[in-house]
Amino acid sequence: MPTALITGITGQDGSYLSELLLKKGYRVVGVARRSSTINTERIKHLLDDISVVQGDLQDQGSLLALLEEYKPEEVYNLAAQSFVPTSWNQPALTGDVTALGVTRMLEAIRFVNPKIRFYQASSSEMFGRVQEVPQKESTPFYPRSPYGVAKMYGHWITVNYRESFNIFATSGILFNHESPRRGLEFVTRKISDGVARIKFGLAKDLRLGNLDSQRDWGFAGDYVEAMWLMLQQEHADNYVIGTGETHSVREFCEVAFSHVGLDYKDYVIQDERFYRPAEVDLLISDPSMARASLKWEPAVAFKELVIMMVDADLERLKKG
Ligand code: NDP
Ligand code: GDR
Repeated sequence: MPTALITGITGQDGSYLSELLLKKGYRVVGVARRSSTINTERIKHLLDDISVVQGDLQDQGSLLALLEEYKPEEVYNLAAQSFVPTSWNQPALTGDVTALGVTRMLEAIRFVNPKIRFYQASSSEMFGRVQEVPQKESTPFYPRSPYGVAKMYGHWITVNYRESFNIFATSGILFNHESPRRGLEFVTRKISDGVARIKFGLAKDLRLGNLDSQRDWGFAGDYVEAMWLMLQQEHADNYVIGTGETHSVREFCEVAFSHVGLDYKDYVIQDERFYRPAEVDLLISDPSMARASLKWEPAVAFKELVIMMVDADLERLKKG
């Protein structure tokens, strides 16, 4: 039975990737940092089947010890300070975790077992002020936030450990992917939760920032399959993963509100608090390489995704 070690196990992608790897017969070891309250909500249904162990990307020793103890064949580095607005408030912490954390994990791999296959969760935020439309593996980067800058470091250090030490180090450049398990502060989940609250009379309006920014949104459950496929290839590489479609925040609102028979214009208020110092206006992927070499295709389309998220929040609030 192969062993996979996943950092960021308590996050959105950690939960979907664990489900996938368990189905494929892996032993799953998930790394979580210590917290004073329980934050295993997204993996509570998996806790009998996976091992959750303590470790932190800010602590080199903890990563070395985990690789020594659990001897994984594959490491998926999903942990990060992943919220773009927070990266302006805590830029140094974002750099330490999201950028240098990657080096710490790669160093642990180099010292403990350089044969480990490594996946780095890179991001379309590296394209930032886009230099080409759509964006593919060769598109030059122009990050627009401390988060984007940190991810760019993580990407390049991954490429460098591949080229310098012959480590199987792959960088998945994933465009936005969402689900009912998405954090409540990200715009898609903020909208689906807001719609459900308004529908049940628990809120009067929904305050958002820039409604015109456009994203290539897919379903997280589809994207973790691409991560696994990347580590099953003969060689490590960089892969863009997305749907190849883009939609505005406004369109997301339209579909989400109309699903419950409401008009978003009656409820959405634009609030300056949610604008960013620098915006990424338009992201759209060209996932041709993943389609050709990984044979990967996303299964869930935009409208289905919005409806899935709104329905899940309606259900959750009904139960609550
Ligand atoms: P989440 O924000 O849901 O999860 C992030 C995870 O990282 C959490 O488990 C968090 O733990 C953990 N973490 C944060 N800091 C540390 C640390 N110092 N040491 C160890 N663990 C830490 O992110 P997603 O699941 O959405 O994304 C997974 C990865 O993919 C991230 O790296 C993200 O930047 C990247 N990405 C995401 C995309 C998306 O659209 N979702 C697109 C492209 C890239 P805790 O629960 O304790 O906070
Ligand atoms: P993003 O996701 O920054 O793309 O990063 P987010 O959902 O936060 O923002 C998407 C776009 O929506 C606009 N927006 C708002 N965003 C939030 N969060 N809250 C609002 O009220 C709001 N109103 C409008 C934003 O300005 C932005 O243009 C996500 C994260 O998962 C990263 O970790 C990941 O790398 C990238 O996706 C790909």
